[in-house]
This record gives sequence, C-alpha cells and structure tokens, in this order.
Amino acid sequence: GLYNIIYTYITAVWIPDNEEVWQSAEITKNYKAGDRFLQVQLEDGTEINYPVDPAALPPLRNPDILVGENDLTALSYLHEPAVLHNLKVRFVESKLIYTYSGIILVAINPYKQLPIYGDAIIHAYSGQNMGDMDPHIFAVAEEAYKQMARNNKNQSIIVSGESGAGKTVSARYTMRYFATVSKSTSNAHVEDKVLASNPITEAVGNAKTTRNDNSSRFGKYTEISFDQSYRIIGANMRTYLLEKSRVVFQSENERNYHIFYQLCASAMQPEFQHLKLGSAEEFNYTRMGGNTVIEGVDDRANMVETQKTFALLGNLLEISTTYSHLNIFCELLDLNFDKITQWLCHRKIITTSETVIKPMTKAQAVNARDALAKKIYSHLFDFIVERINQALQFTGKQHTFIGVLDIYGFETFDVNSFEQFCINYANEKLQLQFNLHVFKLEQEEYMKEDIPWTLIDFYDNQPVIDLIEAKMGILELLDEECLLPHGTDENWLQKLYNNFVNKNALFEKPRMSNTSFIIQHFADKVEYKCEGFLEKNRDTVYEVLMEILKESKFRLCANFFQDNPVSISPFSSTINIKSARPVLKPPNKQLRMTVGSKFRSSLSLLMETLNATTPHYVRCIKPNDEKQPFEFDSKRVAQQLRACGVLETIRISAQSYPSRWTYIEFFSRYSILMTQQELSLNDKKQICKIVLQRLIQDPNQYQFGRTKIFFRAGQVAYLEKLRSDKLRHACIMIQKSVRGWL
Ligand code: AD9
Ligand code: MG
Repeated sequence: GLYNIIYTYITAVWIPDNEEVWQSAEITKNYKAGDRFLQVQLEDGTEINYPVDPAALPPLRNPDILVGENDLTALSYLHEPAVLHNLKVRFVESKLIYTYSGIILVAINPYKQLPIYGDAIIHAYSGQNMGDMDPHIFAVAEEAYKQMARNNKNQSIIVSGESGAGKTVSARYTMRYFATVSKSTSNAHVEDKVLASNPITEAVGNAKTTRNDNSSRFGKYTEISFDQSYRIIGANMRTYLLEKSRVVFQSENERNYHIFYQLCASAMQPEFQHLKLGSAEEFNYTRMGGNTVIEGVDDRANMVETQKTFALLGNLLEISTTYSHLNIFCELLDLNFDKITQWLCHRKIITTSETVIKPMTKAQAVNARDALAKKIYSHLFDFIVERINQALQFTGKQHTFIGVLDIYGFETFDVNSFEQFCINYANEKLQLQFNLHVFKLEQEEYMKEDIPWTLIDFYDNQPVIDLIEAKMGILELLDEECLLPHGTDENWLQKLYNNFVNKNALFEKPRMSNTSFIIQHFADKVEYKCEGFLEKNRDTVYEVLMEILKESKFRLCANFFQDNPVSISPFSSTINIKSARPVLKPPNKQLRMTVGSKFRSSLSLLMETLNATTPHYVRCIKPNDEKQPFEFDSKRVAQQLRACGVLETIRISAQSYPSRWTYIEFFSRYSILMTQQELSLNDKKQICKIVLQRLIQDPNQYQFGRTKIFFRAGQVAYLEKLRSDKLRHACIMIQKSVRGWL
C-alpha cells in the first residue's frame, strides 16, 4: 500500500542493466496502482514502457541530496542500486575510497598511491570522533584505540574482502597508526619490531598469484599489547591454514613463496653460498609457473630487507631450504643420503605374515617427495611465526590489546576444493559473529532510546555452520572417512548425499555431477569438487621418511619431526638441548588431528577471542580485475558487496529503522513543513511529534525515542519530497508576487 503511494511521488527508479547492473530511469507518467507498465526515460534519452510486476516494483532512487553521503545507511532507500550508485559517485567522481555503511568501513582499492596516509594525517585523526572526520582506515583505528582507553576493553579490527581487495594494506595501516600514536619513549624499538613482523611473514607466507602479486596465503590475527598508559609493549600473532600445496605446485603465471626467489636472487652473497643455490629457473619448485620474476619487484633488494627485519627482531634465522638436488638437500639437513634415497623410492608393506619392500611408481615417489617438502615448509613457517612471537614477547603486564585480523575473504572459483571449503567456512563464522554483534547493538540502541523492542528478522546463518561443523556434519563425516583404511573421496561424498540431500535445504547434489556437492552459503551457492578432500584433510607424510628426518643431525630439522619438540632459544642460532624447556607446540596427539578438525578448533578459539573484544569491521572491495586506478566495474563490486555481507547488513537495517534523526535535526530541516500554530508551541520535541503524526499517518512508520526519531525505510525520502515541493511552491509564490508588484 504505502509503497504504491510513495511511488506516485518519486520521479526516478532503478532498473536492471546488463552492463552496469542497474541504470537510472526517470518516471515520465504517474504510476497508478496495479499498472503493468511504467513509462520511463532512460539515461540515453529513450522513452520506454518498462514492464513491471505491480507486487514488486523496481527500487526507488534516492533524492539527489542524499547521493554522495559518507554513510550508506543515511540513504533513505536502502537497497543494492542505491548503495552501488553512492559508492560509485564517491569513488569515480570524488576519488573517495572510504565510505561507512553503519558500523562497517567500506574500502575500495584505488590501485594508486594516495597522499592520505602520512604522519600528518595520522595526527589529524588522533583524538577525533569518528563522525567528525571523513571516513578513513585511520578513523577506524582511532575509534578502536579510543574505545580501548575509554572502556578498558580489548578491541579487534576485522578486515575482510576477496583476494587483491586491499586487506593486507589496510591491516598494515592500522598497525602503523597504533605504532605512531602510542610511541613510547622508554622502549623505543618495540613499535618498529611489531611492524617488522609484517615483512617477514609476507616473505614466507605471501606469493604472486594471478589475482595479486603479493597475495597472503594464510590468515593472520595479530594482537598488539598495550600497557596501563596505552603504549605498545609487544605483540603476538596467530596464523591460520597456510596454503602448503604452493610449495610443490604453482599454476601458470604464479610463483612459490617470495622467500625462495629472494634466496635464489642472493645465491652468490657470501652468507648464502653454503646453501649452494642457483637461479630460480633451475629448480622445479620455483620455475613451474613459467615466470620467476614479478614486474617492478627486485627479489635481491627484498632479501636485504627481509634480512634487516630479521635482524631487527634479534632473530636472524639459519635459513635452510630443502629444494635443491638430493645430495645437497641431505648435506644441508644432515640426513642419511642412502636412507633418503631408499625411502623416497620404496615402500614398506607390513602384513601379518611378512614385511615386503616394494618400489614405488614414479608418481608415488613424486607424491612422497612433495608431501615431505610441504611438511618441512609448514614446520618452518610455524617455527618462524613462533620465533617472531618470542621476539615480540614483553616482560611487563599486558593491560589491553587490539587484535587485527587479516583473513581470506569468501571465495568461489570454477573448481572449488578443500581450501575454498575451509575459507568459506571461516567466513560463515565471521558473518555470524558480525550478525550477532549488529543485533546486540540494535538492541542496546533501542534500550537507550526507550523504544519498545521490535523483533528484527535478521539473517541467521547458524544452519550452514551446523551443516559443516555439528555432530554428523560434513567435517565429521570427512574425519570418519579418513579413519577408514579404504576410505575414498567418492564414498564420503555418497555419505553426504545420503545424509543431506532432501533433508537439509542448504545442501544440494548438482544435477549433472556425481563428484561434487553444493552448499548454499550466506553469500552465494558454491559447488565443491570432492576430489582430494580426504588427502588434504589427512595431510600425512610417509611414516618412514618422518623417522629419517627425526634422526637428522641438523637439530632444527630433527626438532620439526619430534613427538615432543624442544624449544629453541630465539637469540641463538645453536640449539641447546639441555636448556630446552617444553613449549607451546601441540602435543603429538594433535599432530595426528586432521586439518579440518584443527581448523575448526582454531576458528572457535578465534571467535571466542573476537567475542570478548569490541569489534570494528573493514570490508575491502576490489573495483576491477585489471588493477586499473579508479576503475569501477559495477558488476564486480555488486558481487563483492553481496559476498561480504554489506548488502545483508543493509537489508537488516532497512527492515528496522534505518534512518535516525535527532529532534533538533528534524526540527531545523523540516520547519518549513510546520504550521504557524505548531511553531507557536514551546516544546520543540513536542512540535516534532505533532508535525510528524500529521505528515505520516501510519504510526508504524516511525518511533519516538528519547533523543532521536527512528524512521522506517523510505520515510525520509517522502519528507524530502514534501519539503522540496513546498520550497518550489514558495518560490513560485514569491515570483508571482514580485511580478504583481511590477
Ligand atoms: V590477498 O587475499 O592477501 O590475495 P589482499 O591482502 O586483500 O589480497 P593487498 O592488501 O595485498 O590485497 O592489496 C593488493 C594490492 O592493491 C596492493 O599490493 C596495492 O598495490 C594495492 N592496494 C591495496 N590497497 C591500497 C591502498 N589503500 N592504496 C593504494 C592499494 N594501493
Ligand atoms: Mg593479503
């Protein structure tokens, strides 16, 4: 009903467009309820009769005064075209990359260095209120810092978005902000050390992919610790799910981890000569992608930087790579050459009656070698992270912390496998955390304003999470299959079909495939191919090879494979077994835990941590696939806004009371709509109430709070329309009377 009434007032709508997703259309003839056509003029001037469904009319365009708003939720009509248009106007016309959407900061990657990150800007944001300044990543950092100090509460900054959207860059800026505003005088280097952890983890955990020359292949949560006076005292980081397969395999035009190319480019440096490296072109593991150099990147210069940051942390590693010819490998890791050769090519099969030694096929041997390389690299990665944490350990007492989460965004490719499954599962968990937080904030705002509690229907994605992680869910069935000696990907998939097809609305079997399954995620439907799930979840290395590595005389290497690994002092490169103390490494039992169940527990720990903090959200958007500065591809942006939950949040907002005005704001903007009699009253708040009740008859469209009026979607646009009509009318009256005088 109301929609139809408003419709006759509004002059423009959004209609779907193949190229731009939505295009604006001016209504040229008043729409009558029930009409099946809308007479409109398109942007190029053509007039058409646009067919419409009277029950679902096209979305309305916001009045122009609202376009360009720095907070999307200030838009009166909240829907996809409004959000997209507003972001585009800001980004393309005004070169503004940051916009708020309620409590979220939307950051669009400009693909260009902007002069908005200098120390002067940091100081400009320091101490300010979020609403008083232009949206900025520093404003979010300042808000976290201020709330930490004001409420004595831990904070977190949750950065998400797809590959190449700018998460790592944003996370780095927040860390730089904290390091700058909280500079301590006593412990001068601690901020530099905290910042130094970034280049190191990027050297060993980032790589060139087709989407991003510096793509993070792991998730990271960095807790920055502060003392009583809110000065940085140290930091600690947790990492999630490193992409191990990259160590042994890279697709075309991709590279292995940066560190390998940095080392190869520095092969002739005296400190690396003993590694007997050569050019990256020589090694199978580094040349597979076809191109070992990245345009504009100098690997040798970067190695110097990597070494510097290691030195800054007081923690220069004896880096040993394992990817040259077999005897150099054995020499470097101090392994028994004969044994390695034997067990890389043969398999021991133990039956009840006898033990046979069987040669492996070439494919099996390659597989065993790759599994070993992945294992060593992932141990090395964990070891480096552990060392960084030791170097950033602090002696005093932590008062509070701010955590910065830089995690992979929701992903969907043509072929999706175990990795995408885990990544999307993590994003479901983060979305739920976000939904519950927004819900809680709404509830608090209603209480503060004495507004009767209205149940808002918010999207609850708990069912998808249950499908994945609950008892007898997808992960548990996978673990069970992994335990069976003859378990296969196909058998597991069959069990999924039996358990969920037609029983769980979020699970589907694709019509044309017997090797995949579909999950309806909050962001999109994703089809996963079952091939490889079991092996990736088991992640085992051939036992005999592990035994040989355990016997290595190179203690670092031997230690990787011990059941009870000993700690290694961060400040010496030799390992003193005597002084060794037990470390945080998981007990051996956990080493046998599957990747899926390990990931599930690390996620639940992360959620526990996040829930105990005040969260701040940054959603990064990649505006085009060509890395072009300030190019806005509407299709790609719309797709990401859906995937990162921005539109979902907008929908929640639109269902409750998206527009909130203080009585003062309402009074000053709409006094033109007030009668002399109304204006003669004393109590301004009372005037607002009387006027609004007269202008909007349906009392369900607004609520009077203690300090604010809460409007349902569209009401502010309606008031704006009344206001501009009144102004136009007043103008005409003035013109007439002027003419009369003449
Ligand atoms: V991935 O999931 O790790 O593959 P990220 O982390 O989301 O991805 P990243 O931060 O690495 O993306 O950004 C990709 C590139 O975009 C950077 O290397 C910069 O060249 C570019 N970028 C991102 N944000 C900005 C910015 N605020 N200003 C300028 C930017 N350039
Ligand atoms: Mg990244």
